[in-house]
Amino acid sequence: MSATMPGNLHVKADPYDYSFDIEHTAFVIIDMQADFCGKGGYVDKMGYDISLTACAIEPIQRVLKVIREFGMTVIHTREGHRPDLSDCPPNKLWRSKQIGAGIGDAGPMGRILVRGEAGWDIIPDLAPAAGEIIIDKPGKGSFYATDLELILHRKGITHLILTGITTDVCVHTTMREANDRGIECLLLEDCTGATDFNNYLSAIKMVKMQGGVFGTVAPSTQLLETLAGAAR
Ligand code: C5J
Repeated sequence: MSATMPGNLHVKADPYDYSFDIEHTAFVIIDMQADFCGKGGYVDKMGYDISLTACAIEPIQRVLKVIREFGMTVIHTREGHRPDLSDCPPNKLWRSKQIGAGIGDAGPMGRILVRGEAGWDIIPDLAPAAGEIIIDKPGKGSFYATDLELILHRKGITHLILTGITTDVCVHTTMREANDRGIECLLLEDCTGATDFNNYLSAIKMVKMQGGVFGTVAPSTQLLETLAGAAR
C-alpha cells in the first residue's frame, strides 16, 4: 500500500507504509529495565524465559545509534513504583504476590519494580544519553499518570516509532493509547519481545488487523534503509 500519512521519509511496512519526518517523530524505548530482561529481575523471578525479552536489546541498540545521529527525539520509559508503593494499585500488588514476584519484595536486583532499585533501572546497553527524555510510569501504558502527552504536544510530535518490552503488555498498551490520541505509530518488530513467543506473534498480528488498527509494523532493517537513503 502506498504512503498515506504526511512525512518526507517512507518506511516499507505492513499493512501500510509509514511516512514520517525527523522533527515530528519520537523514537520510544519502552521499559528496557533489568526487571524485564535481566537475570534476577521481575520477569526472571516470575519464571519466564528472559531470552525472549532480551532479544530486543541488540536490534534496539543498532537503530538507536542511527536515530541519535539524526537528532530524532528519544524517549525512554520505566515501569515502577514509589518505595512506599502508594502508586501501586492493590490488585496489581496482589497479583504480583500470587505469582511469587511481589512488587516491593526484595530480590537479587533489589526491591522488585521499585524506583531507584537496580532492577528498575534501564540496562546499561541502552542507557539514556544526556538530554533524552525519561518517562516514569506506574502502569503499563506510557500515557497514564505521566506527562508524556504534554511533552509530545510541546515538541509538536505526531508520530512515534515504538520499541521495547513487552510487546503484548507495555508496548501494546502504549501503542493503543497513542493511537487513540491520533498519534501515528510504527512498531519495529525485531526491537520488541514478549514473555511468551506466541503472545509476541499475536500482538504483532493484532496491530495489523483492520488495515492497521493500531498503526503499522516493520523490521528495523526497513527503517535503517530509509535513514541510510536520507543521509546520502
Ligand atoms: C509487564 C511491561 N509486562 N513492561 N510490563 O508487566 O510490559
